[in-house]
Amino acid sequence: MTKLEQYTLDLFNKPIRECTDQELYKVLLDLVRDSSQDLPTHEDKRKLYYFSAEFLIGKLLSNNLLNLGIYDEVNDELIANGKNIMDIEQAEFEPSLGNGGLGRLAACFVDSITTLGLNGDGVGLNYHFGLFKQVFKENQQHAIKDPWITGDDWLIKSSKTYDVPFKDFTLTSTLYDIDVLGYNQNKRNRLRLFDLDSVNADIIEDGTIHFDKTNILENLTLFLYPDDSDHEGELLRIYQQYFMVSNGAQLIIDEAIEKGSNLHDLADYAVIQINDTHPAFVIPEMIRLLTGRGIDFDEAVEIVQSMTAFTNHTILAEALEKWPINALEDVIPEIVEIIRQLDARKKAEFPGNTAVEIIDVHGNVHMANIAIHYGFSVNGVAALHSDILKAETLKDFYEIYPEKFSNKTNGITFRRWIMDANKELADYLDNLIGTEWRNNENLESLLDFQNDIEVIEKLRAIKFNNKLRLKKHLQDTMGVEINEHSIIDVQIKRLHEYKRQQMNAMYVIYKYFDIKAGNIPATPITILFGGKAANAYTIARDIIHLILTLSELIANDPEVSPHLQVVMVENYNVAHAQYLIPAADISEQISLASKEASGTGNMKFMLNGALTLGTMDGANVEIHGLVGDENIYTFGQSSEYVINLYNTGGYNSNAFYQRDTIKPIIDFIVSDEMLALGDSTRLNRLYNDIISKDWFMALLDLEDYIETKEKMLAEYEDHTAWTQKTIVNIAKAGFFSSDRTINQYNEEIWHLTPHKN
Ligand code: 26Y
Repeated sequence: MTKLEQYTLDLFNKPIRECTDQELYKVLLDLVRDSSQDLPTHEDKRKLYYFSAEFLIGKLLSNNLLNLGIYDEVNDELIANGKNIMDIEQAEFEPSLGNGGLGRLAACFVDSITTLGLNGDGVGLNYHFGLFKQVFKENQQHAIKDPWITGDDWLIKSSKTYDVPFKDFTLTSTLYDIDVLGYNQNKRNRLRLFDLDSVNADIIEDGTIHFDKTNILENLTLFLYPDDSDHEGELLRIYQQYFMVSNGAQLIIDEAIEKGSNLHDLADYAVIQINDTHPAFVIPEMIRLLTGRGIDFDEAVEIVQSMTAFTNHTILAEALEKWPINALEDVIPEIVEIIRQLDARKKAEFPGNTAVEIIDVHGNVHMANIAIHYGFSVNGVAALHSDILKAETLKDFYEIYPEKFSNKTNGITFRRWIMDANKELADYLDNLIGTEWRNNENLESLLDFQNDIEVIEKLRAIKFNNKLRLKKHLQDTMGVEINEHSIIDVQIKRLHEYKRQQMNAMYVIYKYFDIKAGNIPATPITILFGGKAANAYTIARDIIHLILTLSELIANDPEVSPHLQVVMVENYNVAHAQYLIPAADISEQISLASKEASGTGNMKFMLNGALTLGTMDGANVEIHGLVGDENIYTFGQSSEYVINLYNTGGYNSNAFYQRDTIKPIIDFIVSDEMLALGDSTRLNRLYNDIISKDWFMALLDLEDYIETKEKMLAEYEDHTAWTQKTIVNIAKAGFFSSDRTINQYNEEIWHLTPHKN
C-alpha cells in the first residue's frame, strides 16, 4: 500500500478514488505536514531571524510537495485514481499575510534560505484575516474579511508563550509555526507567527473589516495593518509592532541561552534582519531585555548594534514610518525611555544634524533612523534604489556611515515562480539544457537555442497552453471569458499612483478611440489588471473604478470588444499571479522613474517569457542591462530627470493636458459615455486630480508610453523575432533567483554556515 493510500484510509476509511477533492486536500495536508515534521530543524549555533510584518506565502500544498521532491509521484498516483492536484489545491485557502512586494519577497527569501541550507527563521504575526478580500460591486472595490485559518491549514501550535508588557496591561502570546521547506533539503526552517488567544473575530462588523480599534485584547492580530488614518488605528499598529518584536526578541534570547549563550555573546548566536521599518522596535526592545538580564546599557547597545541589519524597501516619504512620541508613551513607555537615550547619544554625536535625529523637533520618532544608527548594515533592494538612498533619501546617513551601506538586488524563488507556476516550461527546460538551472546554474545555456525553430515553436505552444489555463482559471473564478488567441498584457501589483495603473488606463482610452476610428489591431489585445487599493486611499480606489468602468464600456461595445478587452482580476493574490504570469506576453512595469524600489513581478514575468514594457526604474534597469536594449521596451523620463523635477517643483500637469494628443483621452474620463456607467464623484475627482496635480506624473510619460506600446504590439506580429527576445529574457533571468540574493545577504551580512545535503 502506498503512503497516500494509507493516509486516505486512515482519515476517511475509503480509497483515493472515492474521496472528494476537499477530503484529498486534508489527506495531503496531513501527509505533507508529517513528512515535514520528520525533517530536523537546524542545530547550528548561529541563526538568522528575519523579522517581517508580512509573509505573503501563497498556497503551500504544491510548493511543499515540490520541495519534498514527491510532487510527480503523488500527482501520478492521483491521476491514476482520476484525481488532479490542481483541483485539490482549490480547497486550500491562501493566507493574505502581506500587502505586496515586501511580503512576497519575505516568502521567497525563507524558501531560499532553507534551500541553501542556512539556519534561519521568519518572525512575524499570525493575522487571522490577513489584509482583506477585495470584491467588486458597481465597479468599485469593497473590502471584506478574508479568513484562512480553518483548522485545515499549515499552522502548528507550539508550547512557547511570552509575556509582552504594555503600559496598562501585559499580554501573553501564543506561538504558531509554519514549516518552511527548501528544495530537496533534509532540514527545515520555520515561520514563527505570534498570536494572542483572546482575539475574537466576533467584534468585526458583519460583511466589513470594521471593528472596535480600542479593544486590543480582542483585536490585536485580527488584520494586517489596520487602517491607521485615525489615532486609534495608529495605536493599534504600535501595539502590533511591539507585540511582534518583543515576542521575537524573547524567542531569540531563549534559543540562544538553550544553546549555551551567556548573552554577552548573543551576537554569535543570532543575527536579525529588519524588513523595512515595521519591526524596528526590536532594537530598543532587545536593549530592554538585555539590561533587564543584568547587562549594562552601553554593552547592550553594542551587542544589539552588532546583530541587527536593516533593509529599506521604499523611498516614498509616507512609507518611512514615524510615530508621535506621545502615542508611544501611551502604549510602550519603557521603550520610549530607551529611545530617548538612544536619541540623546546621537544628538550629542551629531549636533545640529536634524536629518539624522531619531526624535525630531515635532516629537516624531523616526523608525528608520533607529535602525540605521543602531544596526550594522543598511541595504536597498535594487542597484538604482540603493544609489538613490545614498545620494538622496539617506544622504546624511551615508556621509556618516558609508561602510554600512550596500545593495542587495531582490530575487524570486524559482520553485514557486517557474517550477510550480509553469511546470510545462520547467520540464521543457530540463529536456533542453538539463536540470541544473533549477539550482540556479546554467539557465544561460538556453541562449544556444535562440535560432532553433523547433524550440521557438515549442515555447510558443507552451505560452498558448498557459493562456488556455488562464482562460479556464478566469472562467472558474470570475466567470469572465478571455480570448486565448489575444496578446496578453498584464499589470498586477498594489494599486498606487506611482505605479501608474492610471497611465495604462489612459492607453486603453487611446486604443478605444483608435479602434473606433477603424484601426483594427492585427491581433486582439487583452489588458489585465490586478491589485488592491488601501481602503483609505481614495484616488487609488478611483483608479480601480476607472478601470472597471472602462472594462464594462468596452465589453458592451460590439465594435471594439472583439479587438480589445480589459479585465480587472478580483482579489488579486499569489494564486492568481501563478496563472497570470505564465500566460503573459507583455509585463507592465511603468512606475514613475525613481519611485519603484525594485519590483519583483518584473522578474517573474521575465522568467516566464514575457517582455517588459517599462521605465528605467527599480530592477527594470538591471533587466535592461542583462537583456540589452533590443530585448526590452523602455520609455519615459529618467530618474535623474524626475528627481530634479520634484526638487525644482517644475512639473505642471495642466501643460501636458492641453496637448492635442492628451486632452481627448483625459476628457473621456468624464465623458457622457463614462458617466452613464460610472460614479460621477469618483470619475470627476480623478479627472481633476490628473489635470491639476498628477503627483506621479502620468502625463509626463504618456505619449512615450503609448508610442512604445504601439511599437511593441507591432513587433509582436513577427512571432519568431518576438519569441527570440523571450528566450533571451528567460535565459538571463538566473540573476534574479532569490538564491543569488540570499547568498549575497549571507556572505556580506549574516555569515551563516551553509549546510549542503
Ligand atoms: C508603513 C506602512 C503603511 C507600509 C506598509 C507596507 C509601508 C510599506 C509597505 C510595503 C512596501 C513594499 O511592499 N515595498 C516593495 O518592496 C518590494 C520588495 O523589496 C519592492 O520590490 C517594491 O519595489 C517595493 O514597493
